[in-house]
Amino acid sequence: MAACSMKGLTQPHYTSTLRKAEYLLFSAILLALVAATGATHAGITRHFDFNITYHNETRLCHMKKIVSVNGMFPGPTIHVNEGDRVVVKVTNFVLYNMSIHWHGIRQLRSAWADGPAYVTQCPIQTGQSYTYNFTVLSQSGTLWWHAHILWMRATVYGAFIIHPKRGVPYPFIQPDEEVPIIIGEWWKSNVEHVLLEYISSGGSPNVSDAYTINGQPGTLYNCSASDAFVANAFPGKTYLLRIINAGLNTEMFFALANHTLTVVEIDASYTKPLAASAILISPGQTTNVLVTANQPVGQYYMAAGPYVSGQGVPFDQSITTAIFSYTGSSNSSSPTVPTLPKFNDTKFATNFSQNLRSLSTAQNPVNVPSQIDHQLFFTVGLSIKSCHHNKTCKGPNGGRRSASVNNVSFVLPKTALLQAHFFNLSGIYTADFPSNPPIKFNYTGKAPKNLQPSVGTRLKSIPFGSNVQLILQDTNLVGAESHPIHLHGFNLYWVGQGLGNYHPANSSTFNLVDPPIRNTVIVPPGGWAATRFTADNPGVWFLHCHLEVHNTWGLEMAFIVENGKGPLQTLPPPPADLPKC
Ligand SMILES: *[C@@H]1O[C@H](CO)[C@@H](O)[C@H](O)[C@H]1NC(C)=O
Ligand SMILES: *[C@@H]1O[C@H](CO)[C@@H](O)[C@H](O)[C@H]1NC(C)=O
Ligand SMILES: *[C@@H]1O[C@H](CO)[C@@H](O)[C@H](O)[C@H]1NC(C)=O
Ligand SMILES: *[C@@H]1O[C@H](CO)[C@@H](O)[C@H](O)[C@H]1NC(C)=O
Ligand SMILES: *[C@@H]1O[C@H](CO)[C@@H](O)[C@H](O)[C@H]1NC(C)=O
Ligand SMILES: *[C@@H]1O[C@H](CO)[C@@H](O)[C@H](O)[C@H]1NC(C)=O
Ligand SMILES: *[C@@H]1O[C@H](CO)[C@@H](O)[C@H](O)[C@H]1NC(C)=O
Ligand SMILES: *[C@@H]1O[C@H](CO)[C@@H](O)[C@H](O)[C@H]1NC(C)=O
Ligand SMILES: *[C@@H]1O[C@H](CO)[C@@H](O)[C@H](O)[C@H]1NC(C)=O
Ligand SMILES: *[C@@H]1O[C@H](CO)[C@@H](O)[C@H](O)[C@H]1NC(C)=O
Ligand SMILES: *[C@@H]1O[C@H](CO)[C@@H](O)[C@H](O)[C@H]1NC(C)=O
Ligand SMILES: *[C@@H]1O[C@H](CO)[C@@H](O)[C@H](O)[C@H]1NC(C)=O
Ligand SMILES: [Cu+2]
Repeated sequence: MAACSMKGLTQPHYTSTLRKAEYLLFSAILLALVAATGATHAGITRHFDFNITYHNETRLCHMKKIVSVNGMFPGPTIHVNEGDRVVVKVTNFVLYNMSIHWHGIRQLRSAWADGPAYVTQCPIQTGQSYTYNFTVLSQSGTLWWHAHILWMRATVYGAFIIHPKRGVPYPFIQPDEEVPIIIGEWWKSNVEHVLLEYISSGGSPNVSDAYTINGQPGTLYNCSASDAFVANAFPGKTYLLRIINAGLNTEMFFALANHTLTVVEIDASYTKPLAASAILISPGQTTNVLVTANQPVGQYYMAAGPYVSGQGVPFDQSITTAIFSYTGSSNSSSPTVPTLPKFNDTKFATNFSQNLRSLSTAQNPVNVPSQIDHQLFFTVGLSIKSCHHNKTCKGPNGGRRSASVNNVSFVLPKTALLQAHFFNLSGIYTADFPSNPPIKFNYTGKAPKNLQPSVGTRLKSIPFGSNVQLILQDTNLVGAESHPIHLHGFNLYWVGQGLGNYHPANSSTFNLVDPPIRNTVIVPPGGWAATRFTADNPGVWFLHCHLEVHNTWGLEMAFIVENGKGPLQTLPPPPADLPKC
C-alpha cells in the first residue's frame, strides 16, 4: 500500500481546469497576435519542440520506464487554427528509432511530413532531429499525433486540435469549455517486448493490463483508487468532449452516465448532430461530442469499454473511467457507472456508424466523387502462414498468425517508399498491387482450405486527380473481425456498409449526399465498407488497419499518387534534414 500512496505524489493528474488554463492562455496569445498583425484570414506559423525522452510512470502499483514527448504522458496538446503552418522539431534522445505521424492531417503536397516509418521517411535515429513542416488546410476539429514505428505509440501520443479559422464560429452552439478525452491502453511490461514476443511465437499478443482515459486507468481498477482524470462540470454549462481513441488494439464504446452525448464532428469533419447514449470509437478515430451538465449535482463516470467483434479473440473486459464532477458535489459516494453496450454488440456498432451524416452545408460542402475512374475491391482479413521455424508456432493449427489485403501480407522495406518512388530507386517495391482479390471465394462464408497469403511490398499506383471507389471486404479465413482501416493523406467518403459479401447492386444504397467523412472507416465483422476519394495529393500513402496487432501481421498496403501537371500538383523535393536509412 505504501507504494500506492507514494505514487500519487509523482503523477501528474490532468484536470479540465488545467486544460482550460492552457486553452485560455492559447486564446489570449492568439488574440494578441491577431491584434498585432491584423490577420484574420491568413494562417500563422506555429513552432513546437518535441523531445523524445524516457521517463517513469506508475500505474496499477507498478512503475515503468516509458518513452514520451517532453516528459509528458499523454504528450503535449497541439493547438492550431485552420490555415496555420505547423513546424515541429522532433529530437530523439532515446535508444529506439522514432517517427511521428500527424494522424488525419491531409498533408497536401507535404507527404515528407506524414511520418509513417519506412513509408514516407526513414526513422529519426538516436541523437538525430527532423523538422516536420506542413500546413493545415480545409479541416477543423480534433485530430491527434502518435509515433508510427513499432508499438511506440502506446505511450507516444497526444491531441492535435484544429480550431476554426480566426473569427469563424463553430457550426454548433459555442461550448463553455473543451476537454480532450484520450483513450489509451496500458501494459505493465515493456510494450516492445510484447511486440517481439508475439512476432516470434506466431500467436496473439498479450492484452493490455488496463484501458486509460488521459493516461489514467480510473478508480475501478485494482491499485488505481486515486488515478482518475477528473473533469469539473458547472451546472448548466455545455462541454465539448474531444474524444480520441489512441489505444493499440481495441475498439471502444464510450458513455457518460445519465448524460446524452451529441456527436458534432468526427475525424475533423463536421456532422449533423447525432444524439446517442453511447458512441463507438475505434483506434485512429476521433469524435467530438457536446454534453450539457443538466443532471442533478453529483459525480458521474465517463467510461470506455471494449467492443470485440472476433470470436475467441483474447481481450480485457475491464472498463476505464474518468469523473464528470459537478461543482458542489460530494465525492463521498462512488459515481454512477454508465451502461455501455455489451462487448460483442455489433448491432449497436453498425447502427451507430450508419447514423453518422456529414453536416453538408454551404459553408461545409460535401462533394462525393460521382464519376469513378478506379474501382478497387480489397479483401481485408486475418490469415495463417506456415511456421517458419522448426518449432510449433502458437497460431491456429501450429501456424503463424498473419493478415493481408487482397491476400498480400505487407512487408515494410528497409528504405522509405516515398524516397524510392521520388528518386526512382529500384528493388524496394513493386507497383503491382492487385485491384481485386487474386482468388475469389465466399469471403464471409466457409473458408477455403490452404489459402495462404503471399508476402511482399506491393503498391498501387494512381494517376493524379482520379476518382477512386474503394470497397473494403472483411474475410472469414480465420474468423471475421471488425477492422478500422486508416488511409493517410486523404479523407474517405464512407458511402456505405453492410454485412455479408459486397455485391455491385449494393451501390444503389450508397449515400452520395451527406456520407460521413473519415480518415479511419470501420469494416464491420463479416461485412464490407464502401468508400470514395479523389487522388488529389501526390505522394506515397499508407492504408492500414489501425489495430496494431493486425497492422504488424501485414494488414496494410500503400498507394502511389502520381504527380499531376504544374507545381500545384507536384510533390516538392524532400527537406534537407529528411532522415536517412
Ligand atoms: C529539447 O531539448 C533541447 C536540447 O536539450 C532543449 O534545448 C529544449 O529546451 C528542449 N525542449 C523542450 C520542449 O523540452
Ligand atoms: C526511473 O526509475 C529508475 C529506478 O528507480 C531509475 O534508475 C531511473 O533513473 C528513473 N528514470 C528516469 C528517467 O527518471
Ligand atoms: C517550412 O516550409 C515552408 C514552405 O516550404 C518554408 O518556407 C519554411 O522555411 C519551412 N520552415 C522550416 C523551419 O523548415
Ligand atoms: C505475456 O503473458 C505471459 C502469460 O501471462 C507472460 O508469461 C509473459 O511474460 C508476458 N509477456 C510480456 C512481454 O509481458
Ligand atoms: C482485482 O483483484 C481481484 C483479486 O485479485 C480480482 O478478482 C479482480 O478481477 C481484479 N479486478 C480488476 C479490474 O483487475
Ligand atoms: C442515472 O442512471 C441510472 C441507471 O443508468 C439510474 O439508476 C439513476 O437513477 C440515474 N440517476 C439520475 C440522477 O437520474
Ligand atoms: C440506432 O441508433 C439510433 C440513434 O442513436 C437509435 O435511436 C436507435 O434506437 C438505434 N437502433 C437500434 C436498432 O439500435
Ligand atoms: C474528495 O474531495 C476532497 C476535497 O476535494 C479530497 O480532499 C479527497 O481526497 C476526495 N476523496 C476522494 C475519495 O476522492
Ligand atoms: C455475446 O456474448 C455472449 C457471451 O458473453 C453470448 O451469450 C452472446 O450470444 C453474444 N452475442 C452475440 C451477438 O454474439
Ligand atoms: C532447429 O532450429 C535450431 C535453432 O533454432 C537449429 O539449431 C537446428 O539446426 C534446427 N533443426 C532443424 C532440423 O532444422
Ligand atoms: C456465403 O456463405 C454464407 C455463410 O455460409 C452463406 O449464407 C451465403 O449464401 C454464401 N454466399 C454465396 C454467394 O455463396
Ligand atoms: C534504426 O533505423 C536504422 C535505419 O533504418 C536501422 O539501420 C537501425 O537498425 C534501426 N535501429 C534500431 C535500434 O532499430
Ligand atoms: Cu484489423
